[in-house]
Amino acid sequence: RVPWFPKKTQDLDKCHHLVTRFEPNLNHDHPGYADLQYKKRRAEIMELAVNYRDGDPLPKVEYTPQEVSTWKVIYRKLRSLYPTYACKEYLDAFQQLEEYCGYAEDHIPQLQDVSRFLKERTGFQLRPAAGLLSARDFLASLAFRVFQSTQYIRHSSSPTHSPEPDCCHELLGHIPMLADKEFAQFSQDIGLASLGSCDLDIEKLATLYWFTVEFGLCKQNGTIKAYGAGLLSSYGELMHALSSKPEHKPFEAEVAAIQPYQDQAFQPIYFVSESLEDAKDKLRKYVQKIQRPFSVHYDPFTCCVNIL
Ligand code: H2B
Ligand code: FE
Repeated sequence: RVPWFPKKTQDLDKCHHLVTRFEPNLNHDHPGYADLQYKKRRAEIMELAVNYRDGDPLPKVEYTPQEVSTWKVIYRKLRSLYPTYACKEYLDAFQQLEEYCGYAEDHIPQLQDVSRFLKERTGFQLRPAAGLLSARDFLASLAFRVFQSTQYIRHSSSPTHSPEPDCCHELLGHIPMLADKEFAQFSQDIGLASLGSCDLDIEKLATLYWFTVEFGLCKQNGTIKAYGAGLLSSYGELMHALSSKPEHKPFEAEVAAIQPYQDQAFQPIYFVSESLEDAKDKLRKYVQKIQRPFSVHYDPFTCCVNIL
């Protein structure tokens, strides 16, 4: 039997299943576990995502001075590292985001503004997410060029690390890359491949996503640069990834799809692609081999997935 999957963007209203592994209420190791005020604030912002329906305006959050100061610490530190460590696609987009989209150290950009920016560049749009989503739901939205984005910020006691995605990870890690054409297509291709796939294939696609979109490296002018969002939003891991400590393997989709990974510490292994285009081509070849009793085609005019 084929698992249910969304056929149009409205159906993404049903793709909201959360994974609570890293949630502050349930997890004693979460930096916000003992902070009631933080948990209340998070619940407030999560509520905006829970109530959101396709077509609604993206909710605005008025961030508190404390939240902005957490953002500022992260923004300053990372911004100083990007020229050395980030790939050129990232740098181009980041510069534009600063120029046109309110990216600055004393301002947390609003999803509305960022979504409008992406729509013009690559057709990607944002949708608020209440927290870490299941891989199946998260990947499905990418098929529609929709990126589900959290809006709360990490706890102020640990600006350099968050066990779960937060707005710093989304805005500094993911958004700039989604403004790149090649990368946007790569993301949609993973999404399309996930629709109606069996659990085992979803797990492989989520692993591929992990080693590319989250922790991918690529060659540029003879040096290795970061394009993965988990790297570009964490200065500790960014420097670790590009040091001589971890192992660097040439990116092959078949290998990356089954490589065990770490979500509690820095990665011991990273995959390096020749370019973003190379990663995209290899992923295309990989997904063509996934067995599904149907094939899917995205119609950009209707924003619907057609089943063939
Ligand atoms: N959910 C949210 N809200 N943001 C993410 O970046 C994310 C997610 N990544 N769910 C997904 C899982 C990814 O790690 C893969 C597909 O499992
Ligand atoms: Fe992410």
